[in-house]
Amino acid sequence: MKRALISVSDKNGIVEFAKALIENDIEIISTGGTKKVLEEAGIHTKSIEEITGFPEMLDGRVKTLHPLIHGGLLGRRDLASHLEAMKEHNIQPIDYVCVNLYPFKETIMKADVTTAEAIENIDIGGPSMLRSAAKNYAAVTVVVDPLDYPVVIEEIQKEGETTLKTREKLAAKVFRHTASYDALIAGFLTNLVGETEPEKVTLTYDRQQGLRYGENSHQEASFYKEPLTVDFSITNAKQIHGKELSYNNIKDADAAIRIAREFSEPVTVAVKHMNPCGVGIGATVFEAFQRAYEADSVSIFGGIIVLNREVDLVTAEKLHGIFLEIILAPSFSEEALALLTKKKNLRLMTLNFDQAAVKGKEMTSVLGGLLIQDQDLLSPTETPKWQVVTERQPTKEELKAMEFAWKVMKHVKSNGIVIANDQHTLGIGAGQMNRVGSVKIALEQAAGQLDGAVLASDAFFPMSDSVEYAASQGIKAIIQPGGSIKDQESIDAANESGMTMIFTKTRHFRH
Ligand code: 93A
Repeated sequence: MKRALISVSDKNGIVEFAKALIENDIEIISTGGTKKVLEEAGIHTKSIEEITGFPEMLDGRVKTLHPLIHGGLLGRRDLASHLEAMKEHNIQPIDYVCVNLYPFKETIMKADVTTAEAIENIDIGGPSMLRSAAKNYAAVTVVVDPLDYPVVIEEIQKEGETTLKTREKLAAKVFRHTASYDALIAGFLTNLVGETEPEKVTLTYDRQQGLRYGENSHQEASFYKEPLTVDFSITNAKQIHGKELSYNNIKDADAAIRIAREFSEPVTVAVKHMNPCGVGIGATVFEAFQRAYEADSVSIFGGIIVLNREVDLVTAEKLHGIFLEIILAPSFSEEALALLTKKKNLRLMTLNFDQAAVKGKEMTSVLGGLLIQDQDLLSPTETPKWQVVTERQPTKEELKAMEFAWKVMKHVKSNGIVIANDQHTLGIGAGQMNRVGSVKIALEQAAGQLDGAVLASDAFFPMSDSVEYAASQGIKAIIQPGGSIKDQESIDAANESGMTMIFTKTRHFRH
């Protein structure tokens, strides 16, 4: 008679699974809590003690760690010496293992978790059984995921046993599962002892969803999520309407959220291809949207819009008139939702904007590797003191505009130039290989609206050409890090045209 060992923390679906095994003449061995649930459902099982002669002990820390269990899992059925040893020590083979682990992740995600509670939820015996069974997948079927119960039962019903291919797949899944389970434990303990440097050494991600394709339709892609993030990020946004999210949507929404995060007042951010095309602030979300729209009413077409206040009907009416990929906001009023959901494909997403932005690391991949760094979370008040380097001091309005432009500029791909007044962006130059190129693009976009406009640059001007060009077009104020050996030439050019210029002493490359 074939034997199955069942030991599960998540008892969903276990009664049906066990019943089906018994119907196929498979005998069941189970651990205490599992046994109780199965017996209550009228399913008779053998206890571990009946197999090992040892009771579960040490508060359950030792239940299944015994040669009569692990011998039954690991012994090869195709090797005479193994079969002899098993016979000699009275080890009966175990053919099926169904185990899922103590809920370590759920435990450490609880707000009031104690270290002792977390430690107690480190499963030792479960992963050991899973790994033993998975190693011996030539003979043993191992199930860690309740979603796999049906396929196992189906195959047993059809063929009397599972196929080797299925056993192999299930074994691979087990090792993926125990690897990420261990990575979580490693991360928890690393944090506990206060080591931050290697915190990402044990990277582990949950597959959030498969994507239809990647950046282009011939590229396969998926979206993974850090298992413990509860912070303010795209991974925690909820889609409430519209077409499935695409790879590019996720990247763009992430970029837009990062910009919105800079502002506490009502803001609207429009992003295209990872760069902002219009950002506006106002007394209301409607005003902020109007300003972001007017900033560049061409590029917003097909854009990703993030608003940090509830979308009301008046704003929705405006949004409805434009072709957009995504609208993301903390919430939508009932009427706004009724209107916007008329567009079948338009993706609507909500995100709790009150959550703290956790100062976690950000990552980017290179072929064959990963780069990990702190996020660029500096706010104007955290930087070294801004220094006016020109004869003319900035006006109050110019200072406000500079602060606004600086917050947006941080998120523009380098070489990044933002021209703005104190309400919205006017022109953005992004991703050019020389700085004066970005300056020209931004100024061309802003042409005709330069009254009171300021220019922000993500890095210093290597030469005075950008300042001279900006002055010739009517820019009266510049904010930039400074730090070039030719700074004095830029300062002189600014002074000659009566400009004011601030050095922030902090660079904000974004590549
Ligand atoms: O404490 S353990 O690490 N020691 C063990 O020997 C052991 N054997 C199974 N945890 C152990 N288990 C785990 O118990 C399983 O992984 C499963 O999650 C849980 C099921 O216990 P019960 O059947 O009593 O609810």
